[in-house]
Amino acid sequence: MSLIKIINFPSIGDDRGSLVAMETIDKVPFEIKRVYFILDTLKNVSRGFHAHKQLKQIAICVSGKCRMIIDDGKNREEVWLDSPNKGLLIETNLWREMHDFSEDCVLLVLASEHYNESDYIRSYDDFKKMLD
Ligand code: T46
Repeated sequence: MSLIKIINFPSIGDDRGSLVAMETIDKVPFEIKRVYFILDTLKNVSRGFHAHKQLKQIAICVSGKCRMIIDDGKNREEVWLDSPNKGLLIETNLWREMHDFSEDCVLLVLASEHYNESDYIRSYDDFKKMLD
């Protein structure tokens, strides 16, 4: 089974432009407790390099693009987030990395939990140990 779980958020377009809705009842499989976005990422900077114990998230590049890597400790897969209609569902206990941010990238993240540093596993060795 693929580690890359894409959720498609259709555009509701009309002659004024596009609107994309993300609603719990339909496309988002958790209650959204937090929203954040990452922007102005400097050239050649990568982010992430951690896993979460409880947190589930959906990441969407609402502008520009970036390359996401998802790793379950055994397999490693990558996907380009390059459309405001394309959400990546990141379940618990998955290592994630974000690379190759375009200059105009705005990465929006919908999160199932409030911010909690103790939910992060920031060492790959600890991540692997936790899975054993
Ligand atoms: C993730 C990927 C996709 C807060 O204070 N509140 C928040 O809601 C967040 C997300 C972060 N922070 C603080 C924690 C750090 O001191 O902001 C600083 C930067 O966070 P971090 O280094 O974890 O950022 P990324 O880009 O490596 O990871 C973020 C999320 O933290 C993470 O949950 O899955 O984006």
